[in-house]
Amino acid sequence: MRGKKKGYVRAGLAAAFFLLLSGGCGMQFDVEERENENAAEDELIVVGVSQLGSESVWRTANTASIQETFTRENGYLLIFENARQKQENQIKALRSFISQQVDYIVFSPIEESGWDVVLEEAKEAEIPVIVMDREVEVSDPSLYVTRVGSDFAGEGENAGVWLRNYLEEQGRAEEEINIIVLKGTEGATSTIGRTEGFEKIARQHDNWTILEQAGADYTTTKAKEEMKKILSEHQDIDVLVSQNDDMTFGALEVLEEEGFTTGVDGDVIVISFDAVRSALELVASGEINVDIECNPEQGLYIENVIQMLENGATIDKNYYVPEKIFTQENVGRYINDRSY
Ligand code: GZL
Repeated sequence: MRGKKKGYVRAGLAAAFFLLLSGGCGMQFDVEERENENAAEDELIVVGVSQLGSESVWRTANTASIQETFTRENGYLLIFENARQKQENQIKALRSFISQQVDYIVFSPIEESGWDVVLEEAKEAEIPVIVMDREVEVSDPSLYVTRVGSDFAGEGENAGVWLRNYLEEQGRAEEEINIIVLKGTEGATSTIGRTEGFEKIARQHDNWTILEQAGADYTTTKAKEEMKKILSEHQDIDVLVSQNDDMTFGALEVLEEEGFTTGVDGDVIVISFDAVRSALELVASGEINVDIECNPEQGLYIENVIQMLENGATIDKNYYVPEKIFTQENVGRYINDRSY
């Protein structure tokens, strides 16, 4: 472990050396093994990761991607903290990483604002910060090295363009279209981007009406609550835009309970985001019309950035991860490769 940790490791070696002077050959083996272990330990890159929570299947996959990448075998010591959906827990985790003098800080900010002070402290401690998944809104962009994640506005626009094309194919381009949107966590980049991106396309269609945009925090439970409320006020719904699959699962359950059919040839066209396997199975069966992928497998991309930093390479301010759009026509080619 580099940085402050090196001091403790050296102290351990010194103690082992003195033990060697007083012991037999068995100690020699112990000291050598310990030296190798400490030497290997000494070279590990220490990465502190603050994950925002475990709210969705997507998030679980994102966490797995980090834990599978930053292993001792790969040369890393991972310190992983789950903030359980609270920004205050993330700030505490970042401060803990700073006091442990990790080599790098990686975090997925639950919301865009409120990070300036703690990121100033990381800069003061000369610890590079990599933002994962979502984005931060800071007064000084030098407070973080780069961000690795999705183009959320692009995802939202893709959803709008898909709907435009689908309605044209269905001969419904001029029809009055009523739309409901289930939004993710307030203030999260993914929510902001998907909302703005879809609205940009929707504004180009006078016959599209967004009846309601309800916040459901990316969870199935909240989506069920909100969908019930929406259906108590609106019965003439043509399209559901749900900003992640977990919320889609809840909405589909309520729509079915209320007698609506969904998806291909259904009453309600369903547009979802994330494209986790259990949702792709509903795309294949036709209950979801289209799933806009949000790629959670960001560990390797972040490791690549760290290796570039280790080698003094120039780093861009943002790296988008590759993503697809899944419909009944193409999902069969990809679903079996989906590990999450
Ligand atoms: C997107 C990520 C979102 C996912 C949700 O990168 O921030 O948060 O779409 C997750 O599933 O909760």
